[in-house]
Amino acid sequence: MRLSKYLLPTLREVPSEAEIPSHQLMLRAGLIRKLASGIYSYLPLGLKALKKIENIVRDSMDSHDAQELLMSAVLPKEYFEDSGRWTVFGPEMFRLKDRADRDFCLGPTHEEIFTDTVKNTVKSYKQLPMTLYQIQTKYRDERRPRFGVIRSREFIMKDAYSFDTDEKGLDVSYQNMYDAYKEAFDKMGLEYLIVDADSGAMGGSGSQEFMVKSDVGEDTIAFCSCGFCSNIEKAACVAEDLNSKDDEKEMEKIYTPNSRTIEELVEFLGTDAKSFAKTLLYNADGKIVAVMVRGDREVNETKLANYLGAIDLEMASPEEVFEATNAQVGFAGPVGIKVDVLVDSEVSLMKNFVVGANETMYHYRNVNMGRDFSPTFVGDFRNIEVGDVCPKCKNDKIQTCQGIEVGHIFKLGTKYTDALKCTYLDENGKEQTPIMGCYGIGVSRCMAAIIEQSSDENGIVWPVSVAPYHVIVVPVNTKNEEQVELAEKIYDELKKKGIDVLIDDRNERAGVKFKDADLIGIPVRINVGKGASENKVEFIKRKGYEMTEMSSQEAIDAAISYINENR
Ligand code: 9G3
Repeated sequence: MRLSKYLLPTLREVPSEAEIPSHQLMLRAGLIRKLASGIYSYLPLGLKALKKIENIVRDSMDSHDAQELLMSAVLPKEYFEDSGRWTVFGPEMFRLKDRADRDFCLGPTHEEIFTDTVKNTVKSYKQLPMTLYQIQTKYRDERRPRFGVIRSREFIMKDAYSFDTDEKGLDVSYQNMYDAYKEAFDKMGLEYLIVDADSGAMGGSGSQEFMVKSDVGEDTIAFCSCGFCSNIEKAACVAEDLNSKDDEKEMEKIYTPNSRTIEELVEFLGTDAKSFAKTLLYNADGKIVAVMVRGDREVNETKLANYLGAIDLEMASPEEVFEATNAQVGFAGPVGIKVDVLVDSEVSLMKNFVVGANETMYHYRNVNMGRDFSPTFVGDFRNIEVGDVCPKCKNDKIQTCQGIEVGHIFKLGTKYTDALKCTYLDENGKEQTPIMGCYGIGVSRCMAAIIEQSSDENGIVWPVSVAPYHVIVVPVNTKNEEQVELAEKIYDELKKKGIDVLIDDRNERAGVKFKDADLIGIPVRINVGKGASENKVEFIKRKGYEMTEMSSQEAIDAAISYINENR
C-alpha cells in the first residue's frame, strides 16, 4: 500500500478527551475516529489490525472445534422475555420498534439466540457436545463510556456457547475454551492473568476472567505468591482477629457532635478505625438492609448483592437512612435498628467496639455482638485488601494490581435451555436439557489492551502477529531518482514474498516520515537514503530500535525472516 494514497490521518496533538495511552494513540495513529460518545469508526489501518486480532481469535476457536455462526444484531423482545432478561438490564439495553410497532433490542449478548438455534436444530444426544460461536458487534448503552474502545457502547465480541449432555461434558467444553483463550491471547502477545471471577447475573457455577495487567484497568485483581488470583469482587476474605478474647465492658452512649465519618470519630475519640464497626444502609430492590464491616474496611457490593439475590443495589438515601435509624447519616448502628443487619465475619470477632447510636450526634462504645445486638446473618461482606492474609495459603500476604478484562468464561448450567425449553432426546428417547457454558472475548478491547501493553513515547509497537503492516519502506528523499527506484524495488520484492508492506512515497521531510512510521508502530522500517547509490539501506526494528546498515537484498531477507519468525 502507498501512503500517498492511503487514508491515514495521523495527529501530532493528543486529543483532549483521550485520557489513557491506548485511546490517545488509536486516535493519533489514525486507527479510529469517534462518531458519538462510546461509538467509534475504524479507519483502514485500525480495521486491518482489528481483522488480524479477529482472525487470531477465529483460528483458536476453529482449532478447538467450535463452529462459527453469525446471528442478527436486531433481536426480538420475545426471546429475552422468555429468559426474564428484557427488563433486567434496564437502560443499558438498546431497544427499538419496527414499523409494525414490534419490540426489538440491539443485541448486547446472545445466550437466548444461540439457545433458540440449538433448540430448533439439535434433536439428538448424538449431536452433542457442540460449541458454537460468532464474532459480531454488540450494543450496550453504557452509562459512562470511557477509555475509547475499552468501554464503548458498540464493540466487537467473540461470543461462544457450549452445549453438553452433563456436567462432566461441560467441564470438558469449558477447559477446551480455556485452552483456546490461552492460545489466542498468547498469539496476540498479551501478558495476562487468569482470574477467578464473580458470575453476577449470569448465575451458573463459576467463571474466570482473562485480565491484561494494566494500570488503567478498571478491575482490581487480588493475588498471592501461592497462585491465588481473584477479581476482588469475588475474593474470599480471612477475618482478622484483633481482640476476640477481651472481656466485654459495659456499653455506654457517648455524645459525638459533628463526628459523622470514621476519620472525624477517630479524631474525636482518639482511637483507630479498627476499633469501630461502621453500619452502612443499602436499598436492595427496594428493601433497606444494614451491613456492618470494621471501620477501616469497605463493603463488597458484589458479595452483598449475591447474598441478597438483589438486582438493583445502591446506598440508601439520607431519607431512607433517617427512616430506618431515626438519625442523620453517620450515626447508624445495629443496636435497636429496625432493619436486617448483615455482619461481616471480621466484626463478629470484635470486642468492645464503637458503633453509631441511631441518634444524631451520638455513638455507643464497648458494644458487643450477641449481648447488645443480634445479627441477621454473619458472612463475608468486605473487600479483600493489600496485606490481608491470603485466603488460599493462609500464609502469605495479598497483593493487588489493575487489569483490563479481555475474556470471561462461564459455566452456565441450564438457566437458558430451561427458560427457552430447549431439549434433546437421550439414548433412551427421553427429553433432556442441554447444559451450557458461555465464553466471551472483547475483540476490539484486545486492540486497546495490546497497545496499552506494547507502546512507547513514540507510538504503538505492534507485535508482528497483529501488526496492520509488517514492513514500511521509506524513500528518504522522493526527489532522488536512485532512492525512489531502490525503495520501489524493495517494496515490490517484499509484496511478492507475501509480506504486508507499506511504502511511504509521500513528498514529506524525512523526519515526518520517521515519526509517522514510529507512531503507527510498523515492526520493521527500511530507510532508503543517501546509501542507495552503494545499494546500502538502513534496517530498523521498531521494538528496541536496533538499526543495521545492509544491502537491499540483505534487508529483504532480514525482513522476511524477522516477520516469519515472529508472526
Ligand atoms: C444485557 C445487557 C448487558 C449485559 C448483558 C445482557 C453483560 C449480559 C453478561 C454477559 C455474559 C456472557 C456471552 C459471552 C460472554 C459473556 N452485560 N452480560 O448478559 F442485556 Cl444490556 O454478556 N455473554
